[in-house]
Amino acid sequence: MQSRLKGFCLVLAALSVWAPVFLGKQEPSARSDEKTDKGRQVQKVNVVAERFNFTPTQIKVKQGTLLEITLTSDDTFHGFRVPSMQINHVIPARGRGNVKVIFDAKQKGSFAFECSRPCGAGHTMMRGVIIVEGLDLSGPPLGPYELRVLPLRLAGLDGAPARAVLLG
Ligand SMILES: [Cu+2]
Repeated sequence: MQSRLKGFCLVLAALSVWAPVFLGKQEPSARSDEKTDKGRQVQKVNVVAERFNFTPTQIKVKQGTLLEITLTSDDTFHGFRVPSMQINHVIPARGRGNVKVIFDAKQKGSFAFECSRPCGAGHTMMRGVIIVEGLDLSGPPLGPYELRVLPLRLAGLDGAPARAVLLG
């Protein structure tokens, strides 16, 4: 009984993975981590916008870091809006440079982003999500665990990311 209880506690401190089938697009192709002079971790990611999607569609970042997103377009003007964070920028058309957006990942959760500039018939499908993870994996001790995968449903997306949990 007690070990079962311990197992459920470990669920909260488990690791997380993403189902590889999620929209067919995975982690950013180019990204790097560095620190600012104030000690904040900075994660950089390049995102390409084109009719009618963003690549990558999902961006994962650790809670507490500053996410620097460099946005370029592969065709026309697009927009990059994170409604819950009052972020909204124009992405210049191809060949006209890029725009950098800073997303402060201080709060964990899922933050949807979308194109904010009408760009054609599929404009409303231009969406993605920033996942801010707040997991600390240093807690669980070494030992045998059972791994389970739970589906997550995110509003507005047609993919199904998954969270893996360890039961001990
Ligand atoms: Cu658009």
